[in-house]
Amino acid sequence: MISKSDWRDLAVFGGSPAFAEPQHVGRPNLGDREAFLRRVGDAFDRARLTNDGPFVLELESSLAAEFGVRNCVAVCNGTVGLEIAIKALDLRGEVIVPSFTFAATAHALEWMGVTPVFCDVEPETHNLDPARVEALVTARTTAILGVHLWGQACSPERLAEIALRHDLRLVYDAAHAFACDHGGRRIGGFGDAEVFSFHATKFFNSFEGGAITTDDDELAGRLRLMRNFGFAGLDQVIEIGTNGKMNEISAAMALTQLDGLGALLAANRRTYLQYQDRLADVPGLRLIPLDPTANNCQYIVAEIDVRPGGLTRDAIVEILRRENVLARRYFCPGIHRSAPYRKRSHAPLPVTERLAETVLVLPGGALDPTAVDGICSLVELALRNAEAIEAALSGGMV
Ligand code: T4K
Repeated sequence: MISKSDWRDLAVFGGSPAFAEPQHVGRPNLGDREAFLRRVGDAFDRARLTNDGPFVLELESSLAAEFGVRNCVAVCNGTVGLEIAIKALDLRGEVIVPSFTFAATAHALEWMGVTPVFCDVEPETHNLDPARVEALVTARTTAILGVHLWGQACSPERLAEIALRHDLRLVYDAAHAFACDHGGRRIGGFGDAEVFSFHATKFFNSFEGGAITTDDDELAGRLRLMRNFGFAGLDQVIEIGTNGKMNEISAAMALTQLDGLGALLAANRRTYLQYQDRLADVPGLRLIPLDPTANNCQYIVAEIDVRPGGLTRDAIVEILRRENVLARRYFCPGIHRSAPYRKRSHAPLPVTERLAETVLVLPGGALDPTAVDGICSLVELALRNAEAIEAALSGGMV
């Protein structure tokens, strides 16, 4: 049994937390402060703050080149990007979507008057399971909305085949997949359109922001119109649109991040490989394997074994929280169980249900290797001493 002296510094046994400063999932990548501030200065000097300013235009062409796509339409955030894509593609009726995702994926559909039909995911990748998609296609289905969860491509070939067979649109929520590849191709050019998020917590951030990418020029034209209230000229409104524009300060941040992309990727990949190495032999935990040559490694995702006498995922989250390690339960519960959707009937989602109870996301990104080592030690100690930890958490003696 673990002795109290092993843990004397830990909050779980009444000591001080292992980390003085919180270790977050989602700590933003900040990039080069001076380069960013210089760009902010330029925006001030020009007094051009938004509405297709020079930074936004530069960002769009740089990102189109980066993703290898014909069109990149910058937007104010990923959620509005999804909504505009849904509208521009004229999606109606039902759209097949995973429930194991951030709320925004389903909400964007519902917000646009389209019913999300939740489909289960694959146990290995946590991505939409193509084998289950087809069974959910009805006469009302207009599209499949896949999510490249944790930066892993969501079966582009198999979903494209199903979409073609049933005359459906294929759209991707690529919020996690900046600078990720599939089959030697950069994510951004799959399906009819892909939607990125540049939220502060994402691998690539512009404070708030996002982009829609597509090889379809006509669709890109509609996306641009809808992003700007449907204005085709100074006073000519030819579409119903919204305000989805990115501002110049966000674009300045994104351009600065783009300058430092190689360093950001290297830092993330180093952190992921360190976790992989440190947690390889820890019983009761499986790290989701990522290919560091094709993934931005922004998310360090583990699955905790549910077994008698083992520690639950929620107990681990609680211990880590007391030690100032703010791990996250992405995505718990599955969105189909949240208030807006839970009264509806859904296909069985056994993998989603299990993952919602077992997935643990650990702090990643440009972390100090000593911090990664400390986090791994905590996780390992907890899992190897499940009984003592359960007792301590429930107020019992060790
Ligand atoms: N699709 C998918 C698959 C997504 O994951 C998301 C967003 C979207 C669509 C929608 O894209 P956007 O419309 O957001 O562009 C966070 C983010 O708010 C959300 O953008 C993201 N997914 C989701 C996975 O994570 P929360 O509720 O976890 O955020 P929050 O505020 O708890 O932040 C997480 C941690 O990051 C905190 O512990 C503190 C730290 N943090 C956060 C911010 C904002 C910082 O250190 N600094 C910061 O500025 O949702």
